[in-house]
Amino acid sequence: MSAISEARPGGRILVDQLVVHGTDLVFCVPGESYLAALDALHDTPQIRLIVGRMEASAANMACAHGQLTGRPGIFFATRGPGATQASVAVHTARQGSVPLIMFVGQVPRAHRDREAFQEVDLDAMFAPLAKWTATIDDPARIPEYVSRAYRVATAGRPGPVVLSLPEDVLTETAGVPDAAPHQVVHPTPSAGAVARMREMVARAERPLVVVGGGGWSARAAADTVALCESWGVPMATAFRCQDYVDNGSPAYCGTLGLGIDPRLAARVHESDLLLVIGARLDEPTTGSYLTIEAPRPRQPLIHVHADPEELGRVFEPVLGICAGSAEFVAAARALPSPDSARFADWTAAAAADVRAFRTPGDAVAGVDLARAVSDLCDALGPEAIVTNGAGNYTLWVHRFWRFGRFGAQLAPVSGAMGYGLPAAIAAKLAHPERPVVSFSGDGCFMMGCQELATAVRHQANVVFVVVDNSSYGTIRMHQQRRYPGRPVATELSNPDFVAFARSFGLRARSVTDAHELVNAVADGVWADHPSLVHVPLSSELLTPPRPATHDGAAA
Ligand SMILES: Cc1ncc(C[n+]2csc(CCOP(=O)(O)OP(=O)(O)O)c2C)c(N)n1
Repeated sequence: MSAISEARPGGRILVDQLVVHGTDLVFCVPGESYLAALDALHDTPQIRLIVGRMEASAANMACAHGQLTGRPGIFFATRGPGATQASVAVHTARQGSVPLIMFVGQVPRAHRDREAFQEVDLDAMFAPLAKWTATIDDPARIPEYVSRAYRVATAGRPGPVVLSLPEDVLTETAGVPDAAPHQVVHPTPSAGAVARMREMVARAERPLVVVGGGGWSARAAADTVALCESWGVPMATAFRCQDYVDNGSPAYCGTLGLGIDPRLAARVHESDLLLVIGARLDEPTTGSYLTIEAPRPRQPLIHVHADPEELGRVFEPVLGICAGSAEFVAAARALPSPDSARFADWTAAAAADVRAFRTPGDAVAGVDLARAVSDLCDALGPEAIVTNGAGNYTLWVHRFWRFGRFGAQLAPVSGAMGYGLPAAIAAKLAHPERPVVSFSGDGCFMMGCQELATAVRHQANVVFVVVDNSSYGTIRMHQQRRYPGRPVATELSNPDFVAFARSFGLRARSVTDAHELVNAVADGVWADHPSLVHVPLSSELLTPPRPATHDGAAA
């Protein structure tokens, strides 16, 4: 690394900036367009380089790393073919408010705009997906661009940045000093705004807190639980943010999003004040903008967000507060508690509902997934990291797993299939000391399964659970509802998953009941090799049973 200005090739300057900004893990699929950056990584032992087998999955690993650590995940891809494959992770990072920086090798400057070999106008292509995208045209400006990339990726609402690197910019030398390490700025709320929020809560009868969004932290999690317990208000999590608060808290009342407990949806309707901290209020969280009505919710909305552009973007807050979540909650905790007895029945009833919702019901034939997920959660404890992609199998995971700490769930807010498997590899690389379990449907699994080779190569000893109903079950469910008796394009022919996994060098087995599933996973998480557990599931069993609503109607 250089603090002075001796001439260095662009690739070296670039990699030195990654070190300056604290990056120690980089994901890539190599390409000839950025050989000079790869060559610099060859001489940079501070950075561990993980080579993936397909850009979508490898970029998903970088996204998961960003989601788990709060620091930008870093991914290198080659021009057109690599960048187009990787674009799904940019979208997932955008919807999930995850810091991600993708560096893309680009055609040399002299060939630009000729539709040269593999050329794509990357700035135009990523404009609607990324938070910021740019092409670096001068090696002397690499420190400036990279520094801005780290700042943009982590500031306000975190998100993805795409920087394109013309091949000759990486080989040309420049004498330029390194940038200073970036700092993340967290806005603090004004005292007046926090006091007004407290007043509104104190006057409410059925307040509800909803937490979510980017930039969350263990401190935000602990303070939110302490605040909601001392004020006596119920707290719910936004879609796929279930690990933002301790699900064992007496103030925890469940999670909004797909597969929501209908009794929780009813409570959102009944609430007379919404205090939303950090969440953007996306479509799944708001029940397609009906459980929380857009643009004007039926109840007053206090919206706290670190990015002022998110306040009033979709929903009209009565009180908008621009602040980091942790900063807001810390400020709120400094105020005297309102009369918590006022909300006691409301909060106790909401907490009782979630306890009932996550209790497995009557056993089902074959593998009882509800029982298995619930027992596995007990067996592995709060340190376990659980990942998934998209599909109906996630409904069991989200409903029956009880998260006890922040940084335990990696799931795509974007609903992208193929995320869970690479995300689990990234989690295990970041935390080899913690159990990591990836849940995939058979459809989801096949969108990332080539990375089993990456898990073996880098000793990411994950347990990959494949819930196999031989179909794209979610879509079949929608077909049954909208076009009954006319299933199409949803039946799947699968490989022998056990033999497939073994061919990569994993240990693998198929299970026939919940007990076997729990044991297989509990053994596998501590093994010195990755493993796969195949879970055959009837294709008739498309969702966990839905409970009745408060008035007894079937939901
Ligand atoms: C990348 C991507 N492609 C397509 C979809 C649409 N989609 C959502 S769920 C689903 C089926 C998932 O199948 P599987 O993983 O087997 O889980 P299941 O629903 O059967 O439990 C599909 C095709 C998507 N969300 N993401």
